[in-house]
Amino acid sequence: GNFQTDSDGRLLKKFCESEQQCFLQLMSDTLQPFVPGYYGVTQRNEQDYNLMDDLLADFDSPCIMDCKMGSRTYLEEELRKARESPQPRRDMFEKMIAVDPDAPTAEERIQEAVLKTRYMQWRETLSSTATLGFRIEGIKKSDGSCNTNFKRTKCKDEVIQALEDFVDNDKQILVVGSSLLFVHDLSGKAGIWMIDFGKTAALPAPLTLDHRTPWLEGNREDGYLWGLDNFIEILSSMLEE
Ligand code: 4IP
Ligand code: MN
Repeated sequence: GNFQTDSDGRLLKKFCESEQQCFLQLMSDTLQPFVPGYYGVTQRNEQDYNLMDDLLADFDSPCIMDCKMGSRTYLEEELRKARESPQPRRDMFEKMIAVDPDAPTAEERIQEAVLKTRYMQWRETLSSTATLGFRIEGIKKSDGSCNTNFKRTKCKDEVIQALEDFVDNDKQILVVGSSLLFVHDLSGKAGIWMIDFGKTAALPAPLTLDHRTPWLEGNREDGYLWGLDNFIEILSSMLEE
């Protein structure tokens, strides 16, 4: 797989250069407390890995939730590539029809393949990414059971139901793209971290982002803070119930 753990509570994640660059910057950034500690690159069986804190190491039978943040889940760069040299993907066509046989267009059906950006956009509109700026990717409960069946979890009520299930309806532990990783266990210990920086890169000066303005191709916005605003609003509404 993509991950291994070592004996001193560290996680080895398959090497990705953009993620390494991102970690190096984050270690001296104001966001540093909210990301796993980073310890450079290591090798196992000729494979390079980024070495980071295993966020689960201090938990006892944790419940884990991965939420992908932002209103866009692919790089603008990928749109440009898709136009210059389109590479229709059969695997993504298969993943698409497994969820919705009617999703592919007539042309995609003939090709039995879809472009990656098309697949990613379809995933965004099928889930809450497009409407709320984040989506639940997976939840693992303390008994070890996993649910990654959230591809169609789209409207607010469905999201709330999944979140209630994650916190076991316990309001005490209700805390608040890359993803946000939410972890809690029976002792009441809880934490949230920003993870997955494979598609995160510094914006060349003098460009700036507010992470809330809707994305239009070229403006580079990602809707991260818009999604976080919506997330916080949903969690607050759950506390009021
Ligand atoms: C996956 O689709 C995710 O979107 C991955 O994004 C993406 O990886 C995969 O693209 C794509 O197949 P499902 O979640 O629907 O299976 P992420 O890594 O952000 O979760 P990358 O990182 O490569 O865009 P491919 O090209 O790796 O298959
Ligand atoms: Mn990835």
